[in-house]
Amino acid sequence: MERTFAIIKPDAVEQKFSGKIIDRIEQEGFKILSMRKTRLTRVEAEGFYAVHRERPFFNDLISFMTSGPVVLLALEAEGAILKWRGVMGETDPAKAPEGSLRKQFGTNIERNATHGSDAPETAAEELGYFFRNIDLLEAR
Ligand code: 3AN
Repeated sequence: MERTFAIIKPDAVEQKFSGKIIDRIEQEGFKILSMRKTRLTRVEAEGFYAVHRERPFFNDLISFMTSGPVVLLALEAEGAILKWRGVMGETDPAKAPEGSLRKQFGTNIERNATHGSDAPETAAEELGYFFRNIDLLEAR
């Protein structure tokens, strides 16, 4: 079993798509190990996206990610990382396939509805950043 970290981003929460996205997560066979609705502080968002600090879109990305509440999820499934990225589709909703979450609920490359870890190392790091071990124990 593998774990990944997901975020339902402020654009999707604001448009009341959280329930639909959580339903899709369950229908796809992921186990939700932990889940929390919160609003990221600037410091939390900057730490989370630290690898993008030098990118031209960094400031906009931080403003967007702190603009309203998000839903943080710890997910588990066979091959969870790639599986979740498949369900989301490409970063740019215009390039995401029909039926993917970003195609269905995203607006543009910034307001793209969901986040997912891209590799085992980042998944472990991102899960640890937002969930303490104690939060993950509950679902077992
Ligand atoms: P992904 O989330 O699909 O792994 P990354 O890691 O390349 O994509 O980008 C991190 C986040 O930064 C994306 N979720 C997206 O919202 C934002 N982003 C990436 N590229 C751009 C861009 N060219 N303009 C604005 N935002 C971007």
